[in-house]
Amino acid sequence: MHVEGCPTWPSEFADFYRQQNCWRGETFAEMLKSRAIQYGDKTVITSNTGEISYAHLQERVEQLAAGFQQVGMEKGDRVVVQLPNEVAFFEVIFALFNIGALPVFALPSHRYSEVRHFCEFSEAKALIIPDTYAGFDYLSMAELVKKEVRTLKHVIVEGDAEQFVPLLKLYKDTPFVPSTIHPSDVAFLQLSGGSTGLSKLIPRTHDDYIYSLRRSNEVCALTEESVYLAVLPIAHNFPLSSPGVLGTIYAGGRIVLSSGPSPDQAFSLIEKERVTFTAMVPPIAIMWTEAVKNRHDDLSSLEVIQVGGAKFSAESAKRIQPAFGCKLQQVFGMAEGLVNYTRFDDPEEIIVHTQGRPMSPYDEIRVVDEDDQDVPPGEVGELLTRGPYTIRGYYKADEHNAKSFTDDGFYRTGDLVRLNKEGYIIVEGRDKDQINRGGEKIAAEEVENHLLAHPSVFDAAVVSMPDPYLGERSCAFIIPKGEHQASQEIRKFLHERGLAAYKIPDRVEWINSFPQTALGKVSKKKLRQLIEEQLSH
Ligand code: OOB
Repeated sequence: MHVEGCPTWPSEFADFYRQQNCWRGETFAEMLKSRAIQYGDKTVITSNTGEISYAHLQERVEQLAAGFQQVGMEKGDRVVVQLPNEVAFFEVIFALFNIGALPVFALPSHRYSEVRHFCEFSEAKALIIPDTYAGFDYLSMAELVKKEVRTLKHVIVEGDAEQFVPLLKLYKDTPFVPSTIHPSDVAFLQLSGGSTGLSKLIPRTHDDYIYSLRRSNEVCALTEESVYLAVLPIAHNFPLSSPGVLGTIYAGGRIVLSSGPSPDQAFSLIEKERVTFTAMVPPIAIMWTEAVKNRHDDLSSLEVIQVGGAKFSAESAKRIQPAFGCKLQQVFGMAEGLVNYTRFDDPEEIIVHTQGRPMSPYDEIRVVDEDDQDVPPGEVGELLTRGPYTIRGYYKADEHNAKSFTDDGFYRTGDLVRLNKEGYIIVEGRDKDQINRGGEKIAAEEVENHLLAHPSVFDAAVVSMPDPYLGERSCAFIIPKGEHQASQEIRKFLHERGLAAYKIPDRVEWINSFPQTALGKVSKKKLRQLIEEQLSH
């Protein structure tokens, strides 16, 4: 069944990707089932609540699939899943895959404003949350969301459910009715970092995503022996699939879940579980490189540290191998598809100074100028891409799709890059109205719209400012209506509107008017320069 509003590949491309054996007709439900048969009692996940084997996970998934069906969930239904790094995350998503329902992957850090949008926009039938996590009460948030989103029939809670449905009650011993799932069906919706307003939803199919796992596993040499430590929130594409936790399952390896990235949590897990592989964003890599100097954990099992999600500076990149005695792999990817990796046998120069090259020989990339003409080799331009696991359009976003994709199906990444002579990508900047706060993406317009709702705000423009640790932080320039408020009051206002904490501007600057471009638009470039100058004093 084709889910409405999900653009797909033209048939000549789909045929080609099948012919080339990229798309092999596998589905996620079959993938776990076959691994459960093959690996049986082998542990698939180790977490702070214990261990679960491949066979037991499959059993739990089938029980939950039955429970989901009993409450009326069906093929094609959307279900917003907002769970932290716990076994329940896997049970939930694979149960949904089995009945053909589509997880919509929210992050634990999302709040009312985002979760409501995901539920509303995807017309979700259910929302699945923890009771509390990292000090936040998800039940009160869900209560509000449920009142406002008409389609939302169920709120399912891992833990103390109060008025809602406890997840635990949905594991049933009666068999579930398997749905016929076509490998070219959309399997789930991922979130875009966004640049215009609210996050867009990204439809990924079984065929395309499983290909990205298989190819990632080949490039990253993931095997049954691999032990993958998840320190980033696993709903994000990087720890989910590059090769991440799903790649680990595909390979028959073992996942170790950490609830956070702190060296205290992670280093002891690496030692105890003999972790071989892990992935992080640059600020965590910087923190780990500092921390490792003063600690004596045995990290000798570690073979690879992947760093991606935001630009990793060459200075920091150089320190990884000497500090940890393991390989560094830079990863430049996007939830829309394309993932670039440095290769393990690349010279140090490449590993430290580039963000890798496309993982698939069928990834097509172009670097273009403002008129979509290819720039001369080595020059900076916008990266466009098309390929066997890069979407052809966002979910129900025709107007936006017309701008974000070329007529011949290339995705406009909004990243400014150049290629070195070996064809490796170096990320030089961004041509999208987004802030990359240590890997967490903030769409300026989304925050601006919230700011405009404040009675003292006449106009607002949100830009990035350099930060030694996060790479970038966010700064809101505001033209006041009359008296200007304390910056703290503005931040509190956004918090109360239920905006995720990472999107709340790190700094607020009051200004009388915005500098303009030649065309009379707000010049964000000049605003960035302004704040940069202020910071350097
Ligand atoms: C990953 O995915 P998203 O969807 O959160 O963000 C994608 C954007 C890219 O377009 C680029 O602007 C930025 O994040 N980015 C990087 C980068 N990796 C991602 N910018 C500079 N250097 C890098 N290494 O962030 C993502 C998805 C899969 C794997 C890895 C990262």
